[in-house]
Amino acid sequence: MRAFVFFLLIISNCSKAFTGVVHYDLHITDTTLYFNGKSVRAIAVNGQVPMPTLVFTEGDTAEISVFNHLTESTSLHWHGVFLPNAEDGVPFLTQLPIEPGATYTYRFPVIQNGTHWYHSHSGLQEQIGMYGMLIFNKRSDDAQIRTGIDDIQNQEIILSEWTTMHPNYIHHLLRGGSDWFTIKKHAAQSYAEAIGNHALGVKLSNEWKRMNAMDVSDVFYDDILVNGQTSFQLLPADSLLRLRIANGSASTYYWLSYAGGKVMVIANDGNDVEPVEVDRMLIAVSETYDIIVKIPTGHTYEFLVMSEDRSQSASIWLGSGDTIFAYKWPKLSYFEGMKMMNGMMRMNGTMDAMGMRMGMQVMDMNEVMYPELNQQENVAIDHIHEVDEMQNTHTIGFPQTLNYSMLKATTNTAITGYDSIKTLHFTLTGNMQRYVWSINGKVVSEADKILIHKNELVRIVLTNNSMMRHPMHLHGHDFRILNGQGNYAPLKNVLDIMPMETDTIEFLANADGDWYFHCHLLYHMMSGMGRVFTIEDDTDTLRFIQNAYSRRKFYNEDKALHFMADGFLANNGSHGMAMIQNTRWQFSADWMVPFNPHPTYESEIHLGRFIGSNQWFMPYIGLMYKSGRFGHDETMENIFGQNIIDRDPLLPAIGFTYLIPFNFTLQSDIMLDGSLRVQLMRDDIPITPRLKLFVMGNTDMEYEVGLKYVIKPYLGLSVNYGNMMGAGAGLSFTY
Ligand SMILES: [Cu+2]
Repeated sequence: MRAFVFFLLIISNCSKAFTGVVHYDLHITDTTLYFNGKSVRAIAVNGQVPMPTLVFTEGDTAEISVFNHLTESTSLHWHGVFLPNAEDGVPFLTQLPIEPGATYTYRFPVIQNGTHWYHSHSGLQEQIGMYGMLIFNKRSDDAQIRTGIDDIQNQEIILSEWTTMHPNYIHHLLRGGSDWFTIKKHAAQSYAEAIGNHALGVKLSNEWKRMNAMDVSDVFYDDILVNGQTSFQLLPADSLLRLRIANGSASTYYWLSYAGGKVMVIANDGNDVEPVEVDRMLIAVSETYDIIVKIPTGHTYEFLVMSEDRSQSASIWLGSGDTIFAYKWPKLSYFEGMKMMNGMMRMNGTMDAMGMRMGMQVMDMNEVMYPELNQQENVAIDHIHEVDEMQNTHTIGFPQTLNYSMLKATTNTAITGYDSIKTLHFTLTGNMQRYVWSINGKVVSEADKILIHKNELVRIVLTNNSMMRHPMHLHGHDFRILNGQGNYAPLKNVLDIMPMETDTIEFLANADGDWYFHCHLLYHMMSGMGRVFTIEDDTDTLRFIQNAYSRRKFYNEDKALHFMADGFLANNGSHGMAMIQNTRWQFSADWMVPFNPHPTYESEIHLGRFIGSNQWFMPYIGLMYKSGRFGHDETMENIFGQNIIDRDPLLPAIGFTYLIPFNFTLQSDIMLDGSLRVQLMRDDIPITPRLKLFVMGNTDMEYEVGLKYVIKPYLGLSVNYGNMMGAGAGLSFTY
């Protein structure tokens, strides 16, 4: 490493002598984009989506002036770039946001080379167009130039997803626990589908363990884009082409595969690796890969970009002539995945690796869901053999899939000369129902910043105890991933960690400042899955750009309040609930307004706090209101003959809700008058993907059952029957 640092010093010294300032102006404006006949708001930079590709050469000084013509503030983060902390582009952490109408200039020396990208770090702007490629070329006299690799024709490719849904609404649906995206993706895993797949036992045991439908991604998108288009053709001059690929998506991983045979991986996250040939590879959100593809003459070969959930794809067509299509990925076998998760999920909501040591993507837990790897119908492999025969090459066995253990640096990356070692243990945690994502059970605003001495070797042991992969990104530094390659461990700035995996990364803390370490799934980051590392020469730190106001604004991202409401309006009355909540707190009000001659109006207000990393338990204080019940001496008998218990109109109460097996909510209240009420409820039992069963019963002898058919994320048809409102049919609505 000393040699490496020395080498960097030479470069940075030389650069002053050799090169100058390379300047770009970026004008950020609101725009409207049209896809599939639908128009939607987007953010354009210099009139284009994605943002323009910025190219520098190692040794240059980058100078980028940002003109904010939006009506909201913005920022730009230079992903994977070593730079002074003040240029890192995280609003309220390293700079103040660039306000509407303002201009801001980023300036930093380019001291590395490779394929990088840049994006907004403000709100959800990255989802709607603020992503672009950032290329640092090697200098032609660079000793690192690999002849025959670095002089191949280049093509930059930035991957992104497209949706006609407003990103705030996506965020809202996720926070509200909506299953709209699983319906759109055919990933609902309903009881009817479970029976059809002979997996009823699996489904039951899944729900017993309080798991919802499992999926590999959170959001359904309308389109996948390559350089802002759903497909495009390239006619390269040579038979070899280097693709510099960045995944600029907010929440989608992609499978990359090529009809023309294997691809050769030569760099990852801007760092050269020893070339390795694979049949297919997954690119995590915010990763970059450089790969080389062969383009034999006479045909057009499809380079296929398939979303990990296999719901959408985009294609790049290489060459000219008859088209040779890439293998079409079959739909995921969700029930197989569910079965596997089931085997590992403990009743306490943690997962058990069943004695396996997993890491570095070597054992892909999701493989059980890939029908193409099933020995009986091995279409993918047949297809690869066909291509091989055509090209007179040979493949034996399964298609070779890239994993991190195959990445080997081209230079010794061992870290030496550090002063001390700091080891951090991060367990990645989350609550799918409430969409709260955290590290060690805490979101960014609940955890203190982590103080690191300058020149400390920081080793982070990450364990993913959630059911999703997370692309963990470190700002301002590359880390080594300890993947079994010894001194040649690859350098990366994004670690994709699969469920159940434990991975170790390490880096030398050599740059002053507040550096963000976070999940790069945009909606996970917004919910607080990250930490701030403060690297200082001494411990007398303030930072967070030096004041309490900035710190509060930075923390506000995961402290945001989310409002949601759910209810129905039918011919027999209205029933529903509205709530406002954040990471821990929930304030809710529900109502029942029957339309009958002797109505009983009911309402409950709760203020509660979710406890524990699973957030299954919420104690609360509340107020119960009941009125208009049958005068004073009337009683009504329900169909079972019990009396409905009557009580004072307005009563304070304390109680709790607890998510019990089968995802029922158990609610228990003690009213001020000493009476006790226990209630069981579940409103989303998935009979079919769109048909949900509602059941509720309590010790006040109230009960209700209903069915809801989901039409839109905000609208459904419902029928209900209960002893408070009778039978009815109407519309249900969700906000
Ligand atoms: Cu995440």
